[in-house]
Amino acid sequence: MKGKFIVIEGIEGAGKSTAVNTVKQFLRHFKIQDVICTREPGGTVLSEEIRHLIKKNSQNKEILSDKAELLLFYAARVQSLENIIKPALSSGTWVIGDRHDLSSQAYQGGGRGIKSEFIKSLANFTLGSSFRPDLTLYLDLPPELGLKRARKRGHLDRIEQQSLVFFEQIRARYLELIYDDHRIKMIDASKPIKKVTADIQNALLSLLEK
Ligand code: T5A
Repeated sequence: MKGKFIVIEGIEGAGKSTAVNTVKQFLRHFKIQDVICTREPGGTVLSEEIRHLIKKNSQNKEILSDKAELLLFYAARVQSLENIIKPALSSGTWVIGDRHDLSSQAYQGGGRGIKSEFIKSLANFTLGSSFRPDLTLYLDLPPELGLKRARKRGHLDRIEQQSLVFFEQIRARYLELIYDDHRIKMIDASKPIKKVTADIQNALLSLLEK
């Protein structure tokens, strides 16, 4: 039996970490015990190092170029995919991913303005054209609200320090990308946690019923 890959997406502060726990508890309730959680960028030793590189504020005035940033995200992703995600799925383990490929399409495509054809060809090369999550939960939230939640943590990383316009472009691209993809379910993340949790559970029920 193959496991299923469930991915949580959304801008900063959308509630992805909270949603990962909701999914985990839901699966446990339905006796699906063989579950692992991954995050992108991250997951393997190398991918975590890349995560650190991407998120840190530059100490030496060297600016990370948009193209280098994109390639780093894909380097981290392919390491995690080949070493953790694909082997887990083939052995029947379910994988809950805190972000995956849609993040690059929204952040580097919508936010940085890198052409979507280029990102798609990179995705096909690194991930394989047929690899897709079974379900993506996109937590939709106005960026002002998401950044307000993220700021409560205090420290803002290199990406979180970008302008509001940058995050508005990302949200707009997410909304374009999910428009006609039935494997992505949009959840209104501006609602209270209880309602968000119930909406996530409903989306998961439809996956289990398939
Ligand atoms: N990135 C990533 C790219 O640019 N391209 C890529 O390809 C990839 C993979 C990763 C960064 O890299 C970028 C995106 C990011 O900038 P990250 O830490 O993995 O960074 O992701 P963040 O989005 O920065 O993670 P956050 O922790 O900010 O957001 P979460 O996980 O969505 O938010 P969460 O669950 O921690 O919640 C934040 C706060 O809000 C509260 C929570 O209790 C918490 O305090 N909250 C709510 N409050 C009210 N109502 C609700 N419904 C709430 N839900 C949560």
